[in-house]
Amino acid sequence: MLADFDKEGFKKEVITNVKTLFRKPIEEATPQQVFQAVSYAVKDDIIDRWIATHKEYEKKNVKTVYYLSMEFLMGRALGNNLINLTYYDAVKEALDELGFDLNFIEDQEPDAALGNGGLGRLAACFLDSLATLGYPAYGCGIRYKYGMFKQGIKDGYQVEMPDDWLKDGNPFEVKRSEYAVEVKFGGYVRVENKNGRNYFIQDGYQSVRAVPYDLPVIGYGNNVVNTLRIWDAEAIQEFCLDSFDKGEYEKAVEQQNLAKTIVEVLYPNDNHYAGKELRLRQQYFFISASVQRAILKFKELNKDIHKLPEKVTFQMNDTHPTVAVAELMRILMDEEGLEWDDAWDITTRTCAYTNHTIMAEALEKWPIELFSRLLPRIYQIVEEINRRFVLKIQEMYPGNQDKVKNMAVLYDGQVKMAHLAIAGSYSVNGVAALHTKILEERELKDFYEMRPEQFNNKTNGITQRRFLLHANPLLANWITDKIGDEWITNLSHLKKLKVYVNDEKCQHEFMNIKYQNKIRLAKYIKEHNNVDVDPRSIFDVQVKRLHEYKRQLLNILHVMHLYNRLKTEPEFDMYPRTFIFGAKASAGYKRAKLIIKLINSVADVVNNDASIEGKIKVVFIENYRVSNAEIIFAAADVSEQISTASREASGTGNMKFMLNGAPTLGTMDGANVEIVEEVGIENAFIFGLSAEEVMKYEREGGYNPMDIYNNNQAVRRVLTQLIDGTYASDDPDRFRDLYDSLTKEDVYFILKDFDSYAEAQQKVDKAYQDEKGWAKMAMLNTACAGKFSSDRTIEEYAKEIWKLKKVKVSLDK
Ligand code: RUG
Repeated sequence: MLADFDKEGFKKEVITNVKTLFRKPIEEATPQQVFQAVSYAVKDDIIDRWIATHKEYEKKNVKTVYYLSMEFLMGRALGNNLINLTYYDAVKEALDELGFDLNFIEDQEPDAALGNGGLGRLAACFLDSLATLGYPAYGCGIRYKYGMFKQGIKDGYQVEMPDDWLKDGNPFEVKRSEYAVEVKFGGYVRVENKNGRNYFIQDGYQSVRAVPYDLPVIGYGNNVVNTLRIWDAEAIQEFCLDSFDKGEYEKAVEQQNLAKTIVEVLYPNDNHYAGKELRLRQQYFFISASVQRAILKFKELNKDIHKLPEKVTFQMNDTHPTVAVAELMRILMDEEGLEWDDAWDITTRTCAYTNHTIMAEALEKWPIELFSRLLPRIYQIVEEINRRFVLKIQEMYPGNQDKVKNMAVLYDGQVKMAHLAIAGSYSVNGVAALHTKILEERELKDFYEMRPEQFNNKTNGITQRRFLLHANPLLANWITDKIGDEWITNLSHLKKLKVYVNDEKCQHEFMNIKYQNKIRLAKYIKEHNNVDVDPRSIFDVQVKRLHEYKRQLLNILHVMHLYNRLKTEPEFDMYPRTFIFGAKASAGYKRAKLIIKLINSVADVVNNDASIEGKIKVVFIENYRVSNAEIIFAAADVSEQISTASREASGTGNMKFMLNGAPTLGTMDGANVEIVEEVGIENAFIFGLSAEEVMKYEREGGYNPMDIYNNNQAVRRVLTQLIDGTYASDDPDRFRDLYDSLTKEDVYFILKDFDSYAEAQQKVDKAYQDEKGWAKMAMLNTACAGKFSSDRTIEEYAKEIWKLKKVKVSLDK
């Protein structure tokens, strides 16, 4: 596949790029400038494929999926693009010859952090798989000026800093001004009757110009380049001297401000909605722009709008983009002139919805007052959708008010976006088997009963190209040596590794790779945290967003417990362990931020206590993000997936650890259940209440944590240490909120699961000391990870929901 890479030409282009972009010879270029020059050279290689792909799509007039998502957590592009072009090694060599190290050049690129966590990263993995499998797709999102904030740690506390990711420009993007569209907000709706038909006209509105920027999404070794289209906002009316004269200056300023604020920043909330007016504006902004553009494109190739469902699916990633249902109705009726029934039939065969959580605080609901003021025409349409939907419910369940209450789109003065999505979609899917089951049996039970055929499961996945081939080259090469390279595009091939798991030489090689990756991470930790960690210790890792349900608090309480044992039980010993955390907390989430402080405070005490002889080290990795995640997953021995059962819809970090040979220490939650199914329960460390048990307690009003406090000395001890100054000598009350939350309600069952977690941790300690046994377990985790490729997930979406056809692209030279 490397045949078409012209190394000498590439080198020349890099040199020329430095000259034309920065007016310097390459010897004087900064690393950032070299990164830019290299990226532009790579982009040149991408462009022909990009054009060829879209020509092919148009020629075949293929069905396309529009993946609508407020978040795309892409990470860095350069390395991934080179991997998927299959040029990585060749470019590395070319740069070596120019005197540059590709890894160092890659490090100059800021992460494209247009997402919070799992949901946004899933969208990015899906784009990679769609292109690799040759499915026609657009990702549609927002070109936030500031992505996910950069996290600093100061005195143990999280501080947030703006992520100015575009400050040096983005070499891979292409601005497409020719595809700009107008998006309207506010005003009022006027009805005009022409020839016996009512026309709804929005007047007195403010508007912005939505301008798309396209980013290439490269398929692995197949010439396919799809598009991630992210929308920027510009003022429709620029300042002009005229405005002063006409008294329109204020209007021009307003429009400038509106445009600027809409795309200013990503809301940093994960699994929690902020309910801010600006957020709703962002949602409508990118949805209206994306849907308008999709319809215009459809009409270039198709005459009959009724054919839309045959050519387009809008996949709504969570409740965030679900205003798409009403926007599509508006376009079909107000612009295409269809009647309601016709428009509704098309809409409900074009839209599909993915649910990513059962947690009420994440399912968006908008006050009607706000919604109708900001989107008056859209609100009228939602009202009518609701009216008809409620009639349908009443028809099916006469006299049953509970059903209306549970399912209506408008209720209690609110617009319920999940209900709008379900009413307007032909498919509703959960993201892991357990999650979908809980949706069907509990959270969305009434909807499921009404239309069971609408529901389906699509267990999440991750791309092995980024999280193994790029992130862990040592292991990737070893696997390829053993079983060939088909796993890169068909991860189920990994199961061929099973024949090696008892082979001592292979075990040794596998564990040596892990060790090398641990050295790499230890170096990163030394450089970034100035903490020395021993790569021979067990690397026990919990990296993910900080959220109470994910229970980083359980992990750190257990560390405190181990430390107590080392200090007070002379006969107690343990294998050296490095507890590694990485997590951002939403800026306004006080308790989550306090947990970060606690982790750092425990680290301060434990890491500096020579008496425990380095048996425990605690490290909090600052600014956890996609680029350092790649280093972390490769180096992990143990994968902490310890959410309260039923709360983590799927998890995807769990899959990345597994792929890189780290057994799961976790609850039977989300996709952990399927991981255990694949690898066998003997190759994981499972503990805690089941989802059923948790939900039973919840139905019965919870449990009394004081029972545990009173009867469990180890628990009482660590709880007391939260308020006696052990970890806060300057302010013993600092962690009182955590103490109160655990002793009063413990809604996340941390104390309830504590003993069982500690027991599982002991099993890890013991198992790790059996070198061969551990190597086998680690290898089996990698060998059984095939199911968790996002290629498998996308094949299921494409066949069962989107009905897409694969396209082959060849480059005519
Ligand atoms: O919390 C869920 C994860 O369990 C899941 O793996 C991921 C992708 O499906 O989505 C996460 N999520 C859910 N992020 N935000 C939400 C709710 O808005």
